[in-house]
Amino acid sequence: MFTIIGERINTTLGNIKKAVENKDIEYIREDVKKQTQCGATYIDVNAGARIGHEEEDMKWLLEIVQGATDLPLCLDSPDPQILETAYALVNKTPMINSISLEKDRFDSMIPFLKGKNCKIIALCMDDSGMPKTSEDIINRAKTIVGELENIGMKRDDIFVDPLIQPMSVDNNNGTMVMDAVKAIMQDLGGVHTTGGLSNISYGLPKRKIINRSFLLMMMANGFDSAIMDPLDKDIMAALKTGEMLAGHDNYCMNFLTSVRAGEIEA
Ligand code: THG
Repeated sequence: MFTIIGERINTTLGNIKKAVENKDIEYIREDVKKQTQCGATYIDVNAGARIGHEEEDMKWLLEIVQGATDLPLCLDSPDPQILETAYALVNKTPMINSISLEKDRFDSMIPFLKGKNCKIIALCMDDSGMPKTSEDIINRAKTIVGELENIGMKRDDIFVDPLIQPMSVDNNNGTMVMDAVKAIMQDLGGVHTTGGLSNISYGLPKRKIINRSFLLMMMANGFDSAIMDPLDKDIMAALKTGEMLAGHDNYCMNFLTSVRAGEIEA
C-alpha cells in the first residue's frame, strides 16, 4: 500500500506558524482531522521555522495532533535532540524524519535508533551536499541502508528519500530521481522510497499539475510513499488511479470504491 505522509503541520507554512504563535489549538486540530479523513497514513509534524522555539513548538504540536487523530506521526526535524524529545512523547510507533550520511547527524542518530521501534526516513545526503547524479543517490542509499541494517533495522522500516530537487534548477532533476528510485527498489528489495513531492515544482507556475504528473512518473518507477498534501483532491485521485494502473489494486476494487464515493471525477 502507498504510504501518504501528510505534510501540512509545518511551521514554514504561514497559517500554521500563525496558529502556533496564537496557540490556536482548534485550527491545528481541524487541519489534522481533515488530513486524516482525506487518507493520510502518517501526519508529518515539523516545528522548525520559529528559530529558538523548535522544542517548545514541537511539544505543543505533538499533544494537539495526537489528540486529534489516531494516525501515527512522522517526526520531522534535522536536530537529533528534538527527535529524541519528540520520540518520548508519541503514543504510536512513529516515523523518524530523518537520518542522513552527514557525519554529525549520522553519528548522533545511529545510537538514538539502535533498538528503537520506529520507521526511519533516510536522506541520500552526505557532507559533500545534495546528490548530483542518480549514481550518487543509489550509492548513498546502499551505504545508509547497510548501516541501518547493521544496527538491526528491517528494510520494511526504512524509507529512502532520494532528495527531489526542482526542475527549475536543472533539467535532469526529474530523471535523476526516477532512475535512482527504480534502481533502489530493485537492488535494495524490501525498502520503501519517499520524498517531498512538491520540491519538483519549486520556482515554476501551475505547481499542482507538475506535482501530480511527477507522482505518477515516480510511481511507475516504484516510488511507494510521498510527503504530500492529502487535501489536494486531484493529486489523491491521480494517486488512486496510479495504484490501480501499477497493479496494486486487486480487481480495481479501491479505484471503484473511490469512484462511487465521488473521490475521482474525470
Ligand atoms: N524530505 C523529507 N522531509 C521533508 C521534505 C523532504 N520535510 C519538509 C518538506 N520537504 C516537505 N513538507 C512540505 C510542507 C509544505 C509544503 C511543502 C513541503 C508546502 N509548500 C507550499 C509551497 O511550496 O508553495 C507553500 C509555502 C508557504 O505557504 O509558505 O505546502 O523533501 N524527508
